[in-house]
This record gives sequence, C-alpha cells and structure tokens, in this order.
Amino acid sequence: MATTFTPRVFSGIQPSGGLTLGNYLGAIKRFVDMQADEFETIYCMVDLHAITVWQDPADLRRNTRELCAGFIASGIDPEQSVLFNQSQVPEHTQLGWIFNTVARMGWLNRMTQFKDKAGKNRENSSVGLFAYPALMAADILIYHATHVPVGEDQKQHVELTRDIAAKFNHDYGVDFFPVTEPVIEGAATRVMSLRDGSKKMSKSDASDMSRINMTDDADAIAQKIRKARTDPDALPSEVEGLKDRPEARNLVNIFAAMDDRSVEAVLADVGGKQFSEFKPMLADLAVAKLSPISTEMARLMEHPDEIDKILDRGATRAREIASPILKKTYEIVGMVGS
Ligand code: AQP
Repeated sequence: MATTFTPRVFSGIQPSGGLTLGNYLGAIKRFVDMQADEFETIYCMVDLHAITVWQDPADLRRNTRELCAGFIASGIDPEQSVLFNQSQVPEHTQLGWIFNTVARMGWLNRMTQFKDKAGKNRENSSVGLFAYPALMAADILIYHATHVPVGEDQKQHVELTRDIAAKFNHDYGVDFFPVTEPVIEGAATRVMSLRDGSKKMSKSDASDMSRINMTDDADAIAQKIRKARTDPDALPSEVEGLKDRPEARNLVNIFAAMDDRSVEAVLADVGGKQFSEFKPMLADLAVAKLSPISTEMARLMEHPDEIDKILDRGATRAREIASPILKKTYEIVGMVGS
C-alpha cells in the first residue's frame, strides 16, 4: 500500500540581496496563505544556495536577518511555522550529498536557471551552482514535504525534485520519499522587471529601477512605478487584450495579486484607462500594502538578537523532523543498521 505522508509545506528564499516584490507576491504572500491551511509549514533562509554565487560575508549575515524579518513582518508566525536558516540544519547537506549521487548529469544540464545564471561564464561557475537543484531536492525531501509553493521560475527545480524522489524510491525498492507537488498559483507567479517585460524581477538585477524592494519607501515605490516601461495604448477590458503587451500585463498582474483579485476583475474596473491614470492607482495600492511590512521589518531589524533566537529555535525544531528522516535514509542506503 502506498505510504501516506503528512501534508507538509516547505519553501525557501535566498538571502542573496534585499527582498523584492517578486519574492513577496510569488512566494512569501502565498507562504502566509498556506500557513492558514491544513498544512505544517516550514520556511527557510537558504544561505547555502546563496553562496553558490559570491556573497560578501557581512552582507550575507545582514540579508539573512533581514529576510527573516521580512517573513515575520509579512505574517509568518514563527511559533506556528518553523522558520530557520538552512546552514544550521546539517541534514540538508547530508541528504544533498546522497542526492548528488542520485541525480544525473543530463538532468542538471537541462536546468535553465543554471544556464541563465552561469551565462557565458559556465567554466568559471561554482560546482555548487550546478549542483544547486540536488540540494534543493534535499531541502524539500528532508522534511518529506508534500507541497512546495514557488514562483514560476522554480517549477523546473521542483520537477527535478520529483524525479530524484522517484529514482531513489525505485533504485532502493522503497516508497520513502513523497513525490512533491509544486504549488504555483495566483496572478503573480512571475513578476517581471519594471524596465524590461521579458526579464524576471530579481534581487540581483544591476538596475535598482527594475524592481520594487520590500524596504523601498513610498516615494521610491511611486517613482519606480511612474517610470516603469509601458506601451502607449490604454488598458484593455479583457485578458486577451494583454496578449503581446508584457509590460502592461505585468503591471495588471501586480495590481491583481496585491489586491487579492483576479486579473479579469481588475480589468473590468480599469479597462479603458491610460497608464497615466492607472500607475498612480497601482502606486497607492503598493504603498498601502507594503508600507506596514517595511515599517515592521525596520522595527524587527533593531533587535538582531531576537531574530537570531527565532532562527536558532527554528533550526532545533527543523532538526527534530529532519534527523529521523536522514537516519532512515542512511539505513535504506546501507550506511547504518544491520
Ligand atoms: N520575479 C518573481 N516573480 C515571482 N516569484 C519570484 N520569485 C523570485 N523572483 C520572482 C520566487 O521567490 C522565491 C525565492 O526565490 P530565490 O530568492 O530563492 O531565488 P530566485 O528565484 O533566483 O530569486 P531572485 O530574486 O531572482 O534572486 P537572485 O537574484 O539572487 O537570483 C522562489 O519561490 C521564486 O520562484
């Protein structure tokens, strides 16, 4: 009989820079929603992933705390959810090594994120950047997580996690790791750059005008939206009218996700408006939703010791779940036991 797994959510974010609106709408806001559902929820600052590209140590430390503050300020309750820093739970890397032996070179070679991040500099990329998806599979499966809320860009990595789980189960003749479901839902699963509708909004984009940072003040948010690239036409009343208009679609998607409405409902209201009218509406909405979060983040950042305590306690709780799963994995592989 197939094993029944506890409904459990795992997801992570890299402390590789300040949080963006893309991280918030594509990931954190949905982490908060899933906390209210029937799941156990485990959320992680994935610092081991962050260092697959160079991170200044002082920045990494600060970004990890700020990310934790961002989670809590957005509504993640550290009592209800397990909130911790990946490097403090060594079971991730221990299982990650085993998954390095399960994943095939050909599978990793197909990962578009590696191609994007390595770019023309493939030979000079870290081995860790290439192996990133096998560690991500371990992040998820060390908790037997059944559901992983992510943005569209991480879909391929979650599919690889499923492949690794299936191959491990098949090779060792067990039904031990769940075949995890990616949860990619809502209007903003891929928030695009404000400067280029074909590029994802990203923490590490060279242009600060391309993104809204969660720490931006009201003036910066309004200015970035005012300067966001658009086309000269008015907004359509129907979704089909956004076809081949990536910048317009992006701003409408952001509006819908922030207002918890469907794109159809938003267009029914704003169809026919020029961007000169729509952009201030979007800026007001963004400021109203993001300001309380950034204020709370700043308050939490005044108490770094408290953040460290929360992360320490989260790591202890995470290890309580991860440790028996690693032990059983070692038994299955034949490294311990009779
Ligand atoms: N633009 C986006 N739209 C929707 N979701 C997004 N996510 C990231 N950018 C967008 C989602 O946020 C979660 C955490 O992402 P990450 O920090 O682990 O890595 P990333 O996807 O590589 O994010 P960045 O901002 O682009 O970081 P850098 O610049 O360091 O590479 C994931 O669920 C992701 O889908």
